[in-house]
Amino acid sequence: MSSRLASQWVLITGASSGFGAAAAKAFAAAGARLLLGARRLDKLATVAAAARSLGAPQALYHALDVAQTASVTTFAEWVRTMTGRVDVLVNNAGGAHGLDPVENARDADWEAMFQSNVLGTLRVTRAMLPLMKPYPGGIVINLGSVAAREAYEGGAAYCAAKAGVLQITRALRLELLGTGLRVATVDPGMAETEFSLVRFKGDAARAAKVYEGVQPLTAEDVAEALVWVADRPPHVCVDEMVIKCTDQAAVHKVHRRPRA
Ligand code: NDP
Ligand code: 8X3
Repeated sequence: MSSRLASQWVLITGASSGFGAAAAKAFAAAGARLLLGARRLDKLATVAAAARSLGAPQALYHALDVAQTASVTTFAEWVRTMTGRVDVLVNNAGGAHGLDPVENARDADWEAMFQSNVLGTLRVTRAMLPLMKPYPGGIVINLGSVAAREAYEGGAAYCAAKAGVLQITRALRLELLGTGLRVATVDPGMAETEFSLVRFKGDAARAAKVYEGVQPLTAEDVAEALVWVADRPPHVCVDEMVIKCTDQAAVHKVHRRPRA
């Protein structure tokens, strides 16, 4: 068990699946206390129960839609009432919607990506900073992506949104200098979660093709990185971490094995 994270309050957005759910379990195993948010409450309840069984002294959850300021305000009020304190904030809620070239893309997809990835990160951070600043040594970790650093066809809006998250991380790092709070981004490459299922609007066959012949990152790989970043001593800030599977040298450069 990690002594630094034990009993710290770790808040994870988008904790109902993928990286967020795996991170809840990994922080639980380190003895942290959890505050979990997402829109799907049934899934949050399951994740919270698993976290408790893995060693989290407390695993609390509440509905959260980071795309709605009113929802973030209600969630922040709940956190204030329950704990009044956040040590680790993991801004993970987000994802991609569609893979259409700009010429054919839809406003609704663009808006969803900017609302969750960019504005959601800003809203939740603004709401939580008052609960973090009294406790130097805490950390804000944003889930970026390799898409923040490399463009690809059909990814214009998602890449722009994640590049936005990267610049939010960098600006916040400057703004919080001297507070003792740390700010980091963890930027994964391809990882098999619900990400592609959401991107392709439930088309499971199309989602599966993304990972065909590849050994992608797992949610647990990314969760382990998040715990490691949060668990560094208070004077150490891992500003930016890029993590890709061995089969992915660049967004476009992926080694795929032929089917057996
Ligand atoms: P998943 O689709 O499995 O998880 C996304 C999570 O975000 C879900 O828990 C979902 O919960 C939550 N979420 C989405 N929109 C909102 C919203 N408006 N309000 C609150 N919660 C929301 O995907 P991943 O775990 O892969 O993705 C997590 C993060 O990692 C995302 O930011 C994604 O962009 C990023 N990422 C993913 C990569 C990948 O290849 N998988 C690679 C690099 C980055 P619910 O629907 O219940 O609200
Ligand atoms: C997810 C990774 O390459 O699909 O952020 O954009 S990618």
